[in-house]
Amino acid sequence: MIMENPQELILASHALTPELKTIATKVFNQERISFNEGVYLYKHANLSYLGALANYIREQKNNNYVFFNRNFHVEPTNICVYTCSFCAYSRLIKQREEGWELSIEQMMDIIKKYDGQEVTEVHITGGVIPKQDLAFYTTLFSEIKKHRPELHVKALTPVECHYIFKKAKVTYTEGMKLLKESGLDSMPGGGAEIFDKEIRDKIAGGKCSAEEWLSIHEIWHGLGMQSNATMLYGHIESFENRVDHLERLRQLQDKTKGFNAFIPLKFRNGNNDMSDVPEVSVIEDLRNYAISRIYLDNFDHIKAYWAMIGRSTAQLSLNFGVDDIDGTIDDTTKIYSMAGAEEQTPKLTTQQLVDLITQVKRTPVERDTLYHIVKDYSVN
Ligand code: V47
Ligand code: SF4
Repeated sequence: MIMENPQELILASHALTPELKTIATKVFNQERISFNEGVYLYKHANLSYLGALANYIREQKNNNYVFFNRNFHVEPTNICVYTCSFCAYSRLIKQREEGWELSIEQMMDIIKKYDGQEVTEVHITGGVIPKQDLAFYTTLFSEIKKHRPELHVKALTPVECHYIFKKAKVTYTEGMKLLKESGLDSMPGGGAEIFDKEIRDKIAGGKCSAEEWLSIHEIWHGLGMQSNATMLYGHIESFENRVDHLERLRQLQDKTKGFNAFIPLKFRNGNNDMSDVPEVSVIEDLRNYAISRIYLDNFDHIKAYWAMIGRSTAQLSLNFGVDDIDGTIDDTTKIYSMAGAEEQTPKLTTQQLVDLITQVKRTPVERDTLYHIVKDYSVN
C-alpha cells in the first residue's frame, strides 16, 4: 500500500489507540479538540505523534516562518509584597537592601542607552510595591513615549495592574484606559501561573485570582489592545489543571481575539521555596508545547522563551508547534537566571537568532511586538 501524504501515514500507525486516531482526524479536519481529549493527549500521546500534529498546525498557520524581535527588559524592582513560592527573584520589603528599586530617572537612563539602536520593544515588569503606583507607571510610560515614540511599551501584568488600581481606587476599566492614554501599547503574558484555584493559592497565594487575570485582559482587549498569555507548568499541577488553563484562555480568545501568543513557562526550581519539586524533562517540555499548539486552535503563535528554556530546547521546540523564540533580550532580565536556568546571561544578537532558526531549516523573520514583519530573511 502506498501512502499519499503524511496525514495518512500518521492515521495508519498501528500504535494509535482509537482515541488518538479520532484526535488526529479532528486536527486534520481543522476541528477543535475537547477538554477530555486534551487530558488524553497529556496522558497517552507519544512525542512523535504530538510533534506531527503540532507541526501540521504550525505550518498551516505560519508556513516556514519563525519569529523573533529586538527587545530589552526593564525590571523596575524585585521587591514584592507577594511571596509566590516558585519565585527566586523577589525579596520582601523588609529585605529591600538585597534587591533593587529603580526610579523613573534610572529607568529612563536604561531606555536612553538604546538610543540609536534598532530595538523595537521594551518589556517592563517586576515586583509589586506601594511606591510604584499607578501615577508612577503613567509618568514612566509618558516619559518613554516623549523620548522615543516608536518604541513599543509592553508592560505590566494583571498582578501589577490589580494592585495599583486597587490602591488608586479606580476600576479596572478606568485604570486600563489611563495606562493606554499614557503610552502602554500591549501587555505581556505573565502572572497567569496556573488558573486552578487550589494550586494557585498554594504557589501564588494573595495575588490576583484567575478570574481577575482574565478580566483585566478582557478589558484591555475591549479597548482594542493586544496581549500575551502564559502558563507556568511542571510543578505541582495535574494534567487536568493544565487543560483547564488552556481551556479558559481558549474561551477568552474566542470572545476577544486579543491574544497574540501563548508562552508555556517551564517551572525552574533554583533558589526558591519549591526547590524540592523536581523539574520536568525536556521530553515533557516538548509534549507540552505540542499539546498547547493543538489545543489553542485560535492562537496564531506559540512562543518558546529561549531565556527560560535554553537555546537548544528552543530550537527543538520548533518541531513541536512553536513558531516564535522571543528576542535579543540583551541580558536585561533576571527572572530565570536567578531560578537556575541554563542561560545565565541571556543575550543574543539578531545574527545569532537567525543562525538558531536557519540551523533547523526554518525561515527567520524579525517581527515587531504585534507580529508585523520587520524583516523576512528569505527575501534579499
Ligand atoms: O509570571 C517566575 C514566571 C513570569 C519562575 O509576554 C517562573 O512576551 C518558571 O511572563 N520558573 C514572568 N517561571 C515572565 C513572563 C514573560 C516572559 C517572556 C515573555 C513574555 C511575553 C512574558 O515568569 C511570571 C512567572 O510565571 N516565573 N519565576 C520560575 N522559577
Ligand atoms: Fe512578586 Fe511576581 Fe515574584 Fe510573585 S512572581 S513574588 S508577584 S515578583
